Amino acid sequence: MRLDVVTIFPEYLDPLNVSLVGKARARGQLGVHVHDLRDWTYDRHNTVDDTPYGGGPGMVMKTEPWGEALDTVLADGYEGGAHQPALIVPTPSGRPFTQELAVHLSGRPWLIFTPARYEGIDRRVVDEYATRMPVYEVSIGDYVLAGGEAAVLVVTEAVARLLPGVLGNAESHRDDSFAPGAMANLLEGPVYTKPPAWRGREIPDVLLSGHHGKIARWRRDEALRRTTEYRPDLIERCDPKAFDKKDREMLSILGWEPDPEGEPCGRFWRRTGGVEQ
Ligand code: JBH
Repeated sequence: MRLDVVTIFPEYLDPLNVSLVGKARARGQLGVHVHDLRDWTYDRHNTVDDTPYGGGPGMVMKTEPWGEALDTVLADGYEGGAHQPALIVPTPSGRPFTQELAVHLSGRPWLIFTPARYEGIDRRVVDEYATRMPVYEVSIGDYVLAGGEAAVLVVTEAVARLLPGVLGNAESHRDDSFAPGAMANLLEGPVYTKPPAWRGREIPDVLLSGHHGKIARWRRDEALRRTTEYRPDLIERCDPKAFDKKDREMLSILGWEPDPEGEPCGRFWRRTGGVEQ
């Protein structure tokens, strides 16, 4: 896979040299090319932004530097043997970045990222390249960042670890929370390792029992407990067929009720008193 990133802060992408992405790169499984958008400016101040048409606060990134940068990156990539580019535009107004999208993108041979600062990029840039390649506008969550560079790091790590041979163990991401097709997408419960007692704290007895069935059941109950606390939406959206008899017992203890009136799909729901701390 080839990755290109065009940014006004190339140093911000230095983490792509370390850890999992850096190692995949060193092994030649990933080609990463970071470009400085200001290389395609020709005025004394290397201007990449201008005031928005229609007024309003902030600045908008100009068409010309992006157009020249992307034309060059595309030409160089094709010349280097890359093919089927896709443009990834990190933006708070994009579609949510999910594990499902990470899996999809990991199947593409060439990703070009355009992280923006200021109020975003002139719309015509995206519209222009959308005529030549698939464009994915993605948001990494409902919070405000100063720019898209951190989002590029998030997306590249999520995608790179899915490439064949990158994780080392092909089985490792099969039971990830959020892996598409998992029986139910639950958060993982707590994990423990040696020593068996630390500062007076012991580990749950069941984990030392050697009883694999009981251990699996305990883990599942803890996953249901944790998901109820932090991500009740994941349980609400679960197909009820994903829950066995023991799951249903635990869900009932946690305050969930099956098959509410007026809910024909038969999902679980729960009475709740608004924001809980
Ligand atoms: C900015 O503010 C952000 N929230 C979520 N995703 C983003 C992606 C790119 C830029 C954001």
